[in-house]
Formats: sequence, structure tokens, C-alpha cells
Amino acid sequence: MANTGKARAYTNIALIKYWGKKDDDLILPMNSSLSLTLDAFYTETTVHFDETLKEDQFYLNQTLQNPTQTKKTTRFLDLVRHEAGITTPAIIESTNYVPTAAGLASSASGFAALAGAASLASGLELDLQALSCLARRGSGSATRSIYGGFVEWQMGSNDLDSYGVPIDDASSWDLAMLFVVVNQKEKVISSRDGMKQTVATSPFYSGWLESTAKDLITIKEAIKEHDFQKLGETMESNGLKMHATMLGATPPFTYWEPDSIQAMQFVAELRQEGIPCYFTMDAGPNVKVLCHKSDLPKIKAKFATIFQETQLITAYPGPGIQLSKG
Ligand code: 2P0
Repeated sequence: MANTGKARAYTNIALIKYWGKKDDDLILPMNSSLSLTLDAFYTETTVHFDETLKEDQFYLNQTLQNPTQTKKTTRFLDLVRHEAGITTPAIIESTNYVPTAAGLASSASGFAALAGAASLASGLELDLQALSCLARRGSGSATRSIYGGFVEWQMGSNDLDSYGVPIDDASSWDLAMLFVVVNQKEKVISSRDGMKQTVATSPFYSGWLESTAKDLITIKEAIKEHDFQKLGETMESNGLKMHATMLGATPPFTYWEPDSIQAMQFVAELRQEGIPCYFTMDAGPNVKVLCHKSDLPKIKAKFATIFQETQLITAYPGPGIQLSKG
């Protein structure tokens, strides 16, 4: 057994959203989704199995986490230990690399990196498809962070056939994403609880599932055709439909804040000025703007007239997971 494994995984932003599970334990989604892996935010994780330890020790950003904070990581490592036929505790050191203090740490890069480092350290020899399945057990969106560029998470129907599939590495596009950081605070409703509440109570949910299946087909065409307008329009409308399902939930909820709405309206204004750009939002108030790389300086300068420079973060398409044995 190698004992030590290291991994770096980048976060991803869904253009076609994952919102709802059909199996909470296996994290099987209700719909397939599609994302773009980005270079700006990533997690580096080292896992070292050590017989002399009594229990797992989890350091996040150089700080030892308490037992409650370590629980999710231990539960995930238990899956790996079970698979590898070991019971050894581990030291886990994980660092989130996020430009400025944007508070944009992501479970996607976190669990993808943990899956990669832990599987290497335990001696499991997983191919990328199996690694994607494993990452999924930590967090749904981590399924997609195994690969770079555009990635589809094919929903599948069981533990073995629900994984990410690379669609296009996005290197032949001049794409960029501008993050408009509206609020760095911890979200009030976790995405896990939010999607559960939506699936259980929103009358709009069936409409969401139906139209998302169509959006996925359309966006894959757009990627193939390098049709930026079609890509952006499909992404924007899919994101809005996801947020609409939450307004229909009981009790209703939203991740939008006044500044989120201002940013979204500003994107529409920029389009009217002839600058092609489109927005999407996730389970939080921040707004992500997809544009051509060549338009980014202009768009950023325009946003800087209404938001602070520190609220604006630039990202470009990023690579897949990087693994190394210790
Ligand atoms: C996505 N989100 O496709 C969607 C869009 C948020 C909104 O995946 O419960 O942290 O760990 O599977 O992956 C965020 O949810 O949820 C997410 P779990 P996850 O990116």
C-alpha cells in the first residue's frame, strides 16, 4: 500500500444544473447535468494512512477540525477503507485555493480531491470513471470535477453507472467566467436541504425535470457547434428554472439577494449594448457571468462601476484532477 496520496481538483460550475436526488445515500441525481471546470478555485488534499493513529485527523486550511467537522470526511474515507479492505485511520490535509477571501470554497473540488488522494493512498487503483463514482458519494457536484472543460454527469440508475463524462476540454473556445461575489457568508439553506425540500414539495419540479432533459440536449449541440449564443441562452434559462422551483417549494425559499438581481439585470443590459454574456446562479447569492475571453476586460470594467473590484473574480476553463503518490 502506498500509504500516501495527493490530489488537486478544480471546482466546476453547472450550466445545466443538478437539483434533486433520487437516492440520498448513493447520491444519485434526478437529472443529468453539465458543467464547466474552472481554473480559479481548487482544492489540494493529501491523505496518509497511519497505523499509529487512533482516529482520523482532518486539517482544513492548516487548522485541525473537531470531531463534528471531521464526520463527513471520515464517513467518506470509510467507503474507501471498506473498498480497500483496511481499517487504518488517516491524516487528511486539505487546502482550498480561492483567490482573495471570496468564501467560494466548494464541495465539488473538495470531495473530488479527497476521492483522488484517498483512493491512491489506500492502494485502490481506480480509473477516472470509478473515481468519478467515488467522488459522487461525497458530493454530487464532485462527480464532474474529475475532468476538465465541459463535463456531463450522466445520472444513471445505480452506484456504478452515475458518473462524469468529458464532453469537450473547452480549449478551442475563448471562454471566461466572471464571478460576481455578492455575499461571502455561509448559506442559510444548504443545497442538500434545499434540493430535498424542492423535490418533496414544489409543484414546478416535474416541469423542471422535463425541460432540463431538453436543455441538456440543446447545450450539447451548442458545445459541438461552438454556438456561444445558444450555449449562453440555454445556461441562463436552465439556471432560472432551477431557482423558480424553489419559489414553488413549501415553505418557499430563494438564494437571491438584491445585489444578485442587480447583477443579473446588468448582464441583460450589457447584452443590449451588444456584449454577449449570460449569467447563472447556484445555491447562493453569487452571480457567474459566462463570456468570451476577449470581452472579459470590458465586462469586468463595466461591473466595476457598480461592484467593488474585490467582488469580481475571473476564471477560465480548467483541467481535470491531478494525482500523485506520496
Ligand atoms: C450544481 N448545485 O449542479 C448544483 C446547482 C447547486 C446548484 O451541485 O448534496 O454540494 O453534496 O450532492 O453537489 C450543489 O450541490 O450537493 C450543486 P450534494 P452539492 O452544481
